Amino acid sequence: MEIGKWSATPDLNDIYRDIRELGLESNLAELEAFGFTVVEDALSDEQVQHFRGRILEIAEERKGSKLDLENETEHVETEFIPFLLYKDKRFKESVTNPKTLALITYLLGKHCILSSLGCHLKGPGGKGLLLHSDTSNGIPDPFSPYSHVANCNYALTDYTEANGALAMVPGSHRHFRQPTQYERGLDGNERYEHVIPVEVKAGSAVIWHGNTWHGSFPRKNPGLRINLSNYFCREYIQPQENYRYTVPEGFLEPGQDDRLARLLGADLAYGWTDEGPLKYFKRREQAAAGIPSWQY
Ligand SMILES: O=C(O)CCC(=O)C(=O)O
Ligand SMILES: [Fe+2]
Repeated sequence: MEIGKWSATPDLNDIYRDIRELGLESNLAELEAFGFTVVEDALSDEQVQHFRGRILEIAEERKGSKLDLENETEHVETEFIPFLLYKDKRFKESVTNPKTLALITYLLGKHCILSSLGCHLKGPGGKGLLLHSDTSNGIPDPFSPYSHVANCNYALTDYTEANGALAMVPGSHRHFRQPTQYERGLDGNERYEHVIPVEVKAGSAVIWHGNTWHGSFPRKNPGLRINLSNYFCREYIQPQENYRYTVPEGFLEPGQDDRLARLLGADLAYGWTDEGPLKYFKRREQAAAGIPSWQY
């Protein structure tokens, strides 16, 4: 059917139209049904190599030691490498990727913001990252059917269970709660019965609803499992990383990065001081003038 300018779904009309044009309707159906989806080849091989190389350099500098992509044994378990966005101008390509951003926008609405951009850098050993929902940090049970937060994790190395793949519990976005301590395990006789590995090629993006239970399997082989985690939230949630007041001079290209500026909090309505809620009124005026919402 043709999507009209329906007054009952003013934002959703455009969002759905974008999803259809980008050929993502089956991803949207998977997100609705199972709480996660995979976009294959979301990144080119060149992008994968560039991002992986930069993350390794940044992580080595942070740790003060060398890392070995293929044969690592010293870096055990997962370490989170945070605040990557400004460390290489090209990381923004992952955030504004049209396909993944369209699905995130479906989950979180047009006013969503970037919460953090980091890497879960994983070496061999340990119990893995136990199952959890990202709907956390003060959001009480029962969770809502819509997402407050959503995740787009790019695989930068091939994912298999033994290599430390992302773990998912299909359909768990409808449990509307965190897993209990008996529902969190990934390994041995603590393994939760419904967990599955997301075995995908490097360059794939895994996108999930904030409620969905996920984690990542322990790596059983030498070497590193590398991801690029783009974590988003609705505008009323406190983002994990502070972008709003930290965007470096020259980072945003005039005329090209309007949506990115919004994702970094440029148009957040709250946090006013003496001038009062100006942005809120500006938004209302511009909406009344028919200007699409990520252009103001
Ligand atoms: O290490 C992983 O693959 C999972 C990370 C995770 O839980 C997340 O990005 O929310
Ligand atoms: Fe998570």
